[in-house]
Amino acid sequence: MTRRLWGIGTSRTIRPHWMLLELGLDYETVPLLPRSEGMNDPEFLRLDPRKKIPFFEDGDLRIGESAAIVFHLADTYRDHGVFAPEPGTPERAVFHELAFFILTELDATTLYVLRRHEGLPDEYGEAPVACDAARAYFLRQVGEIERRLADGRPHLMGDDFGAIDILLASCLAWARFSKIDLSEPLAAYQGRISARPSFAKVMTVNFPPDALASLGAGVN
Ligand SMILES: N[C@@H](CCC(=O)N[C@@H](CS)C(=O)NCC(=O)O)C(=O)O
Repeated sequence: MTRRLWGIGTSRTIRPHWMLLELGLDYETVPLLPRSEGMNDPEFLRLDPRKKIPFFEDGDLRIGESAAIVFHLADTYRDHGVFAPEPGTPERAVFHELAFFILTELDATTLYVLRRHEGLPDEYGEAPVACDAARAYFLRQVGEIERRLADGRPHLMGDDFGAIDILLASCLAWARFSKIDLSEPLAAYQGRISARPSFAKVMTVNFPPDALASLGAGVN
């Protein structure tokens, strides 16, 4: 087995698992949960001293960052049917625009604030004002996604399901876990994406019972 993915149980780990399942690639899962004893596995620490999941090995390549893993897979296995625009094209520029928007405006500065300060207050401290602001900010920012979907397209970049949909849908599911109500168009989009067979499969791979039990009030 040349492909090995470390980490389960979070909205970041679900992304590479989902992409691998969509592409139909064989891989080995190391079912590490965040903040678990397994994170001190000497092999994991040697590979990923930053101690963050997901972490992916593909032959000699070793990378972290969920989106970087998804993009690597989309580009390397582009004949396997998950859309990602060709590098160097105008469509690829829009793909990057959307990806950085989702990862910075929806994930890192908003949903992760809620996770740290509502879900993990013992570690990161309570911050109710910051959490209220994060919820309001999410709703304002996600309006950009609603505008992009307003022409009736089934997926974020058009007709085809693609790598960008994995990033967006993982954040919309995370928002729901964080008690943010989605507008009707976003809920309809999320419903379409969740109806994919790979979605049911990845939920069982990424969120087995012990992972769900470790989540408490929300996911990260
Ligand atoms: N930007 C990174 C975030 C990685 C990250 O923060 N992972 C969390 C779980 S979602 C983790 O490893 N937490 C364990 C810790 O911080 O000790 C990505 O998208 O992969």
